[in-house]
Parts: sequence; C-alpha cells; structure tokens
Amino acid sequence: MTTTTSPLRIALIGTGFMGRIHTQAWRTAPRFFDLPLDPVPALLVGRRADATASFADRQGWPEHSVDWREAVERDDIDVIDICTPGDTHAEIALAALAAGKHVLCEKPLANSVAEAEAMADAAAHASDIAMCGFSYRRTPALALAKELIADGRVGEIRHVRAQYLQDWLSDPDAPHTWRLDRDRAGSGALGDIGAHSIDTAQWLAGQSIDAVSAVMRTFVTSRPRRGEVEGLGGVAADPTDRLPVTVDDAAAFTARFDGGALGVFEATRMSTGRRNANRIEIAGDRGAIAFDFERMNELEVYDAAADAAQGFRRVQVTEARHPYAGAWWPVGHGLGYEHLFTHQAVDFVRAIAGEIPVSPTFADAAQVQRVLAAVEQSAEHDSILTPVAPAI
Ligand code: SOE
Repeated sequence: MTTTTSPLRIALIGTGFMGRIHTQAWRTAPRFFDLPLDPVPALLVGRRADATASFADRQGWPEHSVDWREAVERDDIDVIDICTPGDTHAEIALAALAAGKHVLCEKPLANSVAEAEAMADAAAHASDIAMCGFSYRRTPALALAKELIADGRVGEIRHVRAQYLQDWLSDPDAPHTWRLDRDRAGSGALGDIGAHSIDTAQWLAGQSIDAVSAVMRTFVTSRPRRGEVEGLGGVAADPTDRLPVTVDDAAAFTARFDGGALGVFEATRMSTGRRNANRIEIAGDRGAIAFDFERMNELEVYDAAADAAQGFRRVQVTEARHPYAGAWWPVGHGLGYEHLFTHQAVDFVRAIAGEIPVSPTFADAAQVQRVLAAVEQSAEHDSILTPVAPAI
C-alpha cells in the first residue's frame, strides 16, 4: 500500500496472547481506517530468543530482540507497546516515557497503586501519549452506550451491575500460568478481568468508585506446571507436578460511586459455561442499557418514556452510523473480539496526532488500580461483612 502519511514505528514487547492480538491490530488498523500516521511494526521484543524469533517470523516483525531496553533506547522507535505481565509494566513504561516514546500499556496498568501512580505522574508530565489498554471501551455497542448516557438518555444513574464471567480455570487440573502468580500478575480474576468491569463502569457512568465492600475466594490452590508454552487453557502434562496459586479465583463486591450510584460487581474465571461474559447494566431514572460481550454486536436499550409497554429494545450495533462499525463490513455482518484491539490502535494513533483525547489515560487506569487495592483490602478480613444471625 502506498501512503503519504508519516510512519509511526512500533516496538511491541510481549509474545503471548496480547502480543498476537496487538500485532494483528497494528497491521489491520491502517488497512480499514484512514489514519493520520502510518503504524509500522518495526521491532518485537520477547523473553526467549527462539520463541521470539519464530513469533517475529510468523507474524511479520522485521526485527526482534530479547532486551526491551533496546526498544526504548533506539531513536527510530516512536511507540512502545507493552504486552507483558504486570510486574514489568511500570519499569518499561517509565523508561519509555523518559526516553520520549508514546506508550500503550496493557491492563491492569500495574501491580500496585504506587507503581500506577508513578506511571500516571510520568504520563502527566510527558509530552508523549500514554494510554492503557482497557480494550472494551472500543466495543461498538459500549461506545454507543457511552453516547446514549452522555446524551442523558439514561438520566440520573442509580444502578451499575457488572459481571465478568469466564470458565477457563474451572477445571482444577487446568495448567498454571503467570496469571495465577501474584508476583507477576498482581491479582487474579480481580485484576485480570474485574479491572475491565471497573474501568467500563466508571467510564460509562462518568462517576468514580469511592468505597467498596468485598469478598474474594481461591477455590483451587495449586495447579499443574505447564510445559514451555505460556497461555490460557490447555492440558497439563503431569497433573501431580503442581505450583501454588497465589491469586484470587473470584471476587465479588458492592461499590459506592461518588455521583450517587450503587454498584454490584463480580469477576471470576471459574463460572462454568461462561466463556467471556463481560456484562454490564446501568439503570437511571430515564432509562437503562444492558450489554453482554457474548452478544457483542447487540446493545439492549430501555427508554422509560417510550418503551414501558415492551421493555428493553435490542439494538443491532453493526450499522455504518454506529461507532467504529462503518469502517467494516456492510449491512450488519458483525464484529469479533479482535476488532476491539484494532479500534484501540486507531484511537491511539489519532490521539498521538492530536485528533482525539487519550482514553483511558494512565490517570484513569491508576483510579482503577486504587479500586482494585480497596477491594483486596476489604476482602482481606471479610471485615465489613455483617454475619447473618444463626437460627436458634
Ligand atoms: C484472560 O482472562 C483474558 O485474556 C484477559 O486477560 C483479557 O484482558 C480479556 O479481554 C479476555 O480474557
């Protein structure tokens, strides 16, 4: 493809699930959207030389390295895209911002509030763009929900209900992964997927969570060691060679929002039968919206004045007039999970060019991190739970 736009040279750090989907996003974004800059995959960084070389070869990265510092130090790299486990986010992002790079960092932003705040502070003082990869903001149906709420169609928000339900860890012999190691991931279902719900809820409601009451559980405390390959799911070779699980399997909490809304949240990777049920429902005095990622091309909308006789209406969010959808397939053919990451790459490039504001900022992501910390703190002693009196 010939292009007249300036190149934006990308270094991607990480060769797992997110590394693959970000690679696809960088390649697809300029092919489907008119971008002010042309993202060019330039350098791939991974931990293991062999795996990194074969990923680069298969996914079309022209250069590869096992040292992320090379990416940060090179003058011909414009963007550092961080797709590594959370324990490395802060160090890489801080070095990248100090070196004058734009940074896209996977979620959750960090493994602690202190790290997240240092990153938000560095981003606030940098002239470059820093964005956190809460990719669900780029679901067309949720972007439409945001527009409807901002338009006042839901009115004063009273209820926020968010569940993120998966089941890839429901088998007690599903192999161990870095996502089950507190030192690497920070927390379990809470930070991995509950963080998405918290971000989506605060973003849609336009309110911040200021208090929580939480319970968390780890149902399976050890899991078989995985072979060479890191990833989600799969079957372990030897179920007796086990590693400890040091994070939560599930978290549930109620939340108070600073704008007056009441929140109920649940995050689990052990809800059998639910594959990627990222759900949210928001109800106000004028109407409501409801969404489930397992039906990602639909938004349920309720207008209290117009819909009282019929209940929620199902809107097929696949038409050219809907957010992002016009760049894709004609007449309602629908999108999938990978499209969120393409939209994220598009918005990141547009933010770099100054066409749109950065969203979510590192400051937004640091607020999510503070909520994660409050949930863990509340759950530590089950301390604000009031026991129900036993029968006499
Ligand atoms: C695994 O739970 C996971 O891949 C998350 O890490 C992602 O953030 C989510 O989008 C899908 O599920």
